[in-house]
Amino acid sequence: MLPPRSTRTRELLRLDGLWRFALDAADAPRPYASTLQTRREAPVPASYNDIFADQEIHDHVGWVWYQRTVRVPRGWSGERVFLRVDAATHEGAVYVGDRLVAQHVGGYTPFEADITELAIAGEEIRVTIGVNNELTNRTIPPGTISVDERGRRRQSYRHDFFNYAGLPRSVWLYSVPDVHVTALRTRTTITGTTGVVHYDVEASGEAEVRVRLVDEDGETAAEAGGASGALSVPDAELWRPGHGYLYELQVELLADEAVVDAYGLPVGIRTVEVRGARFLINGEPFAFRGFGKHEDSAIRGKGRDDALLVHDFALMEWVGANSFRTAHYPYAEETLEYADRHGIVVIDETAAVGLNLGLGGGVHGVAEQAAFSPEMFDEHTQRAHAQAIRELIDRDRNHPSVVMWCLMNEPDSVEPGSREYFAPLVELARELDPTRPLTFAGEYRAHADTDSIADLFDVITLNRYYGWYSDSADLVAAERHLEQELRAWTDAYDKPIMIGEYGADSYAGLHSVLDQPWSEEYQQRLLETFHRVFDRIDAVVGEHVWNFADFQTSPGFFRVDGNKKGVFTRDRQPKAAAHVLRARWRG
Ligand code: BDP
Repeated sequence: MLPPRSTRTRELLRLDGLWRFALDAADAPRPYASTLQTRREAPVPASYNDIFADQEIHDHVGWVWYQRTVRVPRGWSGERVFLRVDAATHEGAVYVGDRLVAQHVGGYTPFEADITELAIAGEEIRVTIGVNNELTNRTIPPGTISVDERGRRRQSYRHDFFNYAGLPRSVWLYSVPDVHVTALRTRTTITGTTGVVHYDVEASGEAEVRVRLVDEDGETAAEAGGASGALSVPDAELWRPGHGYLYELQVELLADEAVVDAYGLPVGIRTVEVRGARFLINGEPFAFRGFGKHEDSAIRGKGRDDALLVHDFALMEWVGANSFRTAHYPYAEETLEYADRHGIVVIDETAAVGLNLGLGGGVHGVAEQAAFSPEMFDEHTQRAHAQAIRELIDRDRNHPSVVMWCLMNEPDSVEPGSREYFAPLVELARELDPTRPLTFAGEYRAHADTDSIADLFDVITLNRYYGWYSDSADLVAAERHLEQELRAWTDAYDKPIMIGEYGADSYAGLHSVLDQPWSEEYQQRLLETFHRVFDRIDAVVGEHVWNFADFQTSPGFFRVDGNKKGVFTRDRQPKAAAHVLRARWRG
């Protein structure tokens, strides 16, 4: 699905701001049929959970309703009108007036509806969006709903980050001409110093296609005609880490020589390849330095925010990071566009976190039953997972910053059923995008000799917590065990090893000269311990610390106001560990 843009032939309105807001109530069966009976207003974009000082809203399980009116611009008469929701976590139902126009499951990818018949230019429409936050064994990520003794529905899940919900990204109303571009796929290759942009345009009707590649100075670098083809750029300026050079692919649809639709897409010319134990960008070995992140901040939850976006990237630059993983779901498209423009490398992950009964947000246990079974994760889960992969690749395939797909985080990859579950998903991802390497982030129980799916992937990503969840307070043992394990992987596979997560919680302000878990110094020393091992093992091509910043988790005794593995606090102040990283990555 193409990001909405304003062009010569298209206009758009961002419907951000305050919407009427209400929890679903049994005595209001059709909340969309009239003005929502509520005095509450909720901001869009934002998760709703922390906005109100209200436990019931914070803990709500089920539907909530957002509503506002919008006047369709007078000038849109004769155009097609679309309503697009960038994210509704985890299920959305969109009504215009009392008509259902779109439904979508999957909390981190966009969906839209053609509402032309209902959107009369110059008139007001009532837009109501129902959002449901329920997670079950048939959703990605999975979860379980139970009913407590007071009859309240409770949601539990197998990941530690809080299940923020609502409309965390923008809602758009936009116009397109009757015949318009509906899809645009690009991939780039490099031969010598010539960059080639291969493109593929789909349109809603018959039209001639003309494309032009324009450089950052506005000069035409190449031109072509036809719905698919290749544009060659001699002496191309490449997109590379730290240098987000972008051309613009300008697509025009013509009928009788006249332009009927125009759309522009930023394109970075670069290649990605795995060769032996190396990860190559433009043929050069690349070493990932950075973080697993979250979309998370106080009050807004997962709500998108430009100030936070720019600030997080500024801190990543300050600390010397060149990359991050979108743990544990696809991030807002604005984040990827920013990464494209600034040359930051992204590992793009689906929301498949928690397909594992032996793990719960880092707490280890032995699974009592098989994860991949009709009672747990079955073909319905797998279908939802396949859809999550399709929507991720469809949305993000044109971003040069995205160099690898991460199909899931810490699944059970040990039990025999896992191969049967994951192999078809790997095949699907390869079919959809043969140009990018694939990985998954593996958990601690899956070692070189117990994992049953690593061979299906290009890069071995390991999340490792030696010195924290095991060998706690014993960094000598942690160093030995980490090295033993990594050597076992390099003996078994000639593939790059990416450390997808490593780190320790630390409570900002807690200090100790001893190896005291939760102190800022222990977090520093644990990172240094890992770094010594990485530097001894050639196949380690990357280090992503868990986490960029402290983040909110599901309530419980196990975390004190959230996960504190941040190198920055939740309000983005550096802990001591940030200086260790800055010295290593910038020094
Ligand atoms: C890993 C998970 C991550 C958790 C982390 C932790 O991938 O989502 O936040 O552990 O426990 O298992 O801090």
